Amino acid sequence: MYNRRKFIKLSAAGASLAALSKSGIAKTITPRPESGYPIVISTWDFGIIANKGAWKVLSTGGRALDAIEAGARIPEAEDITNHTVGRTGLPDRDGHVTLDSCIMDEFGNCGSVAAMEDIAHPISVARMVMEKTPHVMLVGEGATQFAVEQGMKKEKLLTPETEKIWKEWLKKAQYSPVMNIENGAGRPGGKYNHDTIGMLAIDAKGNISGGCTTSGMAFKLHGRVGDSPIIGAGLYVDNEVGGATSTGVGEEVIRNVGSFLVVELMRQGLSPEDACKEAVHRIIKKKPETAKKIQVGFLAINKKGEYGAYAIQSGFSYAVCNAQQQDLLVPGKSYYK
Ligand code: SD4
Repeated sequence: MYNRRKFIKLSAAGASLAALSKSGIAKTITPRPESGYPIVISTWDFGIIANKGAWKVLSTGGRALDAIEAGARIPEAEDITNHTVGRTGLPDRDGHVTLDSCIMDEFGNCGSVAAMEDIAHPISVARMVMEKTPHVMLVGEGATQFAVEQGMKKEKLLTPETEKIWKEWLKKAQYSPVMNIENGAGRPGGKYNHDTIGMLAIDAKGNISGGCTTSGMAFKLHGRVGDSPIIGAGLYVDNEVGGATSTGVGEEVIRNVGSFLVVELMRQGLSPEDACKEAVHRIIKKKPETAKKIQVGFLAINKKGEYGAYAIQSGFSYAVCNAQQQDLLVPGKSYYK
């Protein structure tokens, strides 16, 4: 079992605010339980550390977009134990670490990079694409070139450890993307199956932004791009309604334009959890046999700050951070128990 899993609940809001006041943050926090924000939620256990980075921005009155970038950068480059995002991500089958990421703000602006190599912070490059170009998406060498032109450092992302895992995989070279299932069945490095950080934040002004960043499926074909950098698939934000993000086998999410679907279902009045559930059901209905073997999870938040998630398989978790609690990990509900 995944022993990093801790379902930590701080017992009372008072306790967490007292703890915060030691660090001086409490002075700037105005808890707004009635509105449910500021708040940031993220996929998987490593969402906790990402949320903490985002919370530094949100708790001092910062913009949700800045919080998303700051938070996503932590698993991208600082958490070297995770092999599914950014630096230390597992490579494709030719040994290239290729990264996918996107970001979207409260105005509907968005930026994205796909299959980008040699740059450890794709979330920041995605933001630069959004803010400094007339485009939404840059891919491959063009994305790396743009990042370097913007002053980002080029570096080798394959580490001795990830190279070893890849070489081990090469011995059989079986491509079986068993994703996010707790036992990580069937592949070296499987215990690191918790792929992709998807984040959604609402700032103190009630504005919503989101981001998604990943090294994608380990040992994928060179050039393969998943859902994570695709606006509407891996991420979607509508400031009037809410936001959604996804994790799991990206092909199924792309086929169903998953995150856009979740946001549209919330627009029609579904709760975040029910919207995620319906999106999962559509994936299962279209390909029931495929769905038995794969994981897809959606995470969503609405304009009120209510949140929820749903996945095909059990084992999906998400992290929640607001004025009351900074390191809550919630088990996501799932179709298969
Ligand atoms: C992809 N959705 O590349 C990503 C990987 C992932 O949990 O999220 N895995 O398809």
